[in-house]
Amino acid sequence: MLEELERLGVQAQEELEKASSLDELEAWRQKYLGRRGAITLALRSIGQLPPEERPAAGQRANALNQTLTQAFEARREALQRAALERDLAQNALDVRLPGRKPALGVLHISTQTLREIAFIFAQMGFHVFPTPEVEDDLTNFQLLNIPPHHPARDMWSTFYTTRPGVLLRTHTSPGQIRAMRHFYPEPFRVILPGKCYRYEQVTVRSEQMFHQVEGLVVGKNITMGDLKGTLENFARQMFGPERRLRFRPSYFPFTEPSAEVDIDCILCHGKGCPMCKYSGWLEILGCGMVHPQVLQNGGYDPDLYSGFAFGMGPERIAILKYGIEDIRLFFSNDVRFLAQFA
Ligand code: FA5
Repeated sequence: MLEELERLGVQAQEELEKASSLDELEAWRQKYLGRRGAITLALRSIGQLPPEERPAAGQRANALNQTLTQAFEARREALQRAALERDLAQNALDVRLPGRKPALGVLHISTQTLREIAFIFAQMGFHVFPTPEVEDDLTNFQLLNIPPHHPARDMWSTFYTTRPGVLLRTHTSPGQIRAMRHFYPEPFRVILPGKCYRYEQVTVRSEQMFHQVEGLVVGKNITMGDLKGTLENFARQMFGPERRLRFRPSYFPFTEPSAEVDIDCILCHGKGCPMCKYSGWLEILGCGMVHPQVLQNGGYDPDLYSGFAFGMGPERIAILKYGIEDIRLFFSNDVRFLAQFA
């Protein structure tokens, strides 16, 4: 028995030194120290020895059990430490390296332009009145003097929804009706910014989705002079103090008289260049005095009240201001384009 224990001890020590992973170590533990392990079985078999051999064999087996258990613990600690060191070496973090700079986003150029427009009008006492993008035919057209089948509908090719009479607004002008009905009977000054949609051919100058900023002033004794002064002030702040403005007679069903406003070309100052198609002028918006019928549709008595309105496209304004060649760049999400406006 003693010899057998001696042999087991030597074999167990040798195998323990070869265990190179925690899994192998566990297998070793089961083989020698587990419930059916060799040492455990040796300890159990001592009772079957002749009585005179039992003390020596018991002592030896217990000593061996203790030695191997301690050796096992030491080996386990060593393997765990080695695993930890390997892990640290693999995932080493050099805290002296400079950090990576997070990429900073910028406001979209349309948003920047919308905010700039809102800021200029805020200084003139206008505040922002939000209006919906999904409109009804009544407000988008009929209450603006555009009945069904009116030829002026051709000016606004429309995206209709599957629900009869519901459409994506083609301009921000329906907001005029909503603002008047909201503020009646008070005089007021608002701008109505937002997205508009037109079922149009996409070109370098036209998108199917774009923004507009509508302006509306309603009160007593509001005149065309007020409209001109307001827009002149706006254009000079937006495009530079030396800008000249031109009011060209035009037609919109909801204003009378109506005009379109041009500024002298910011590139050639009116001399003529490709940007202004050699006319010397660039169109920036449509405007006019609110039609008496539209005032009435908004609730205001046209004999007592008058008003002016205008509508401009911030994308077209940004195109003029920054010399952008193609409106399609605005919404194609190319970061190289967008990041230029940081
Ligand atoms: C209108 O939509 C009128 N509601 C403007 C108005 C308001 C007149 C109040 C009188 C009183 P117009 O269709 O011209 O008008 O559009 C106004 C501006 O929106 C244009 O000058 C242009 O800057 C912009 N715009 C129009 N269509 C597009 C388009 N497809 N893509 C980008 N911008 C557009």
